[in-house]
Amino acid sequence: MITVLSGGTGGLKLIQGLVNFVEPEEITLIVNTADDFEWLGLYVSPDLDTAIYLLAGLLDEIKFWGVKGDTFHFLEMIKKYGYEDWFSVGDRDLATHLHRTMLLRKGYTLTNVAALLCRTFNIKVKILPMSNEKVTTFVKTEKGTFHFQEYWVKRKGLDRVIGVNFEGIKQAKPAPGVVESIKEAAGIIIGPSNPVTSIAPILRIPGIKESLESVSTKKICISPIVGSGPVSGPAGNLLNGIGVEVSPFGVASIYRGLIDEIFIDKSDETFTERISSLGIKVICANIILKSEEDKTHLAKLVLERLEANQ
Ligand code: FO1
Repeated sequence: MITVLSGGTGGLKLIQGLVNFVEPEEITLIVNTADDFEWLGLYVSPDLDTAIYLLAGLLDEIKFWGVKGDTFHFLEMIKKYGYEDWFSVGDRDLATHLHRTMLLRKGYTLTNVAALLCRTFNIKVKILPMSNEKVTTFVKTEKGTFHFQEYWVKRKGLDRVIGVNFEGIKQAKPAPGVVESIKEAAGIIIGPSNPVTSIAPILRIPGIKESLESVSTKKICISPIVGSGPVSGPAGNLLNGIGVEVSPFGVASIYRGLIDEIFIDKSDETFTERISSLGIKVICANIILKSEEDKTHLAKLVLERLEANQ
């Protein structure tokens, strides 16, 4: 079994490649839920939904969130009543949020809801939320402290970041199956997801990083940074904000002691020596995942490295 830690973009693109080589039943995806938030009274879990829509073949892969071909009649109407419309929930997407919210109110957990959604769409990859407890990312900026979605979507990630806080993380527990999937994995992948707001919340849940450290299974990360910028999303500003160099070296330094190998872009070969000095083996490859071929090629290389003895 292969276990992948992921946020809502890079890690999921790698999964698209992995399913060409590994039976979906043999893949477990541990998903960040610290971006979750309440929107008009509904529980929205963006990264879980992106994973589910992707594997259901429903994802708008241009935006890499929401349902492809969705309409926005609900949003247009609710705006007339004076509600904010900065978070673009489409009509079909709305059904998922309503469904999840109703199930949570009945006492279901995020894990239960993810499993039900997977059953609905015949998804065989095991999709696990990182935790069933509420953990929320707040981004501290020069203009104030904002929920991650407010920082990124409403304010377009433009404010200078000073710090990041994961509210509720100390009390949170790994969701059922998370620690088991780490302990039983034949290989562990940290996807090319944002290390600050996608992977860090997963690792900081008491018990998850410790279980990763306790297994001798090979752990490989794919850098979400190429050169001095993120492949997508706010990773650059966020790394800067927590005082980490925005480079593949900066990413490697965050995972020092945790990972065995890191994939960096072939254009970043010059970082090899610095990263190697952290005790991390460097593999240079094309890590910009645009086409199906890119995803398939990288997935193949990562699987080869997971199987390699050194
Ligand atoms: N991202 C945006 O940039 N703008 C949006 O209006 C937006 C709406 C949205 C609705 C549902 C959903 O599941 C995700 C949505 N996202 C939107 C993506 C999301 O904000 C983030 O990209 C993830 O949380 C980061 O992984």
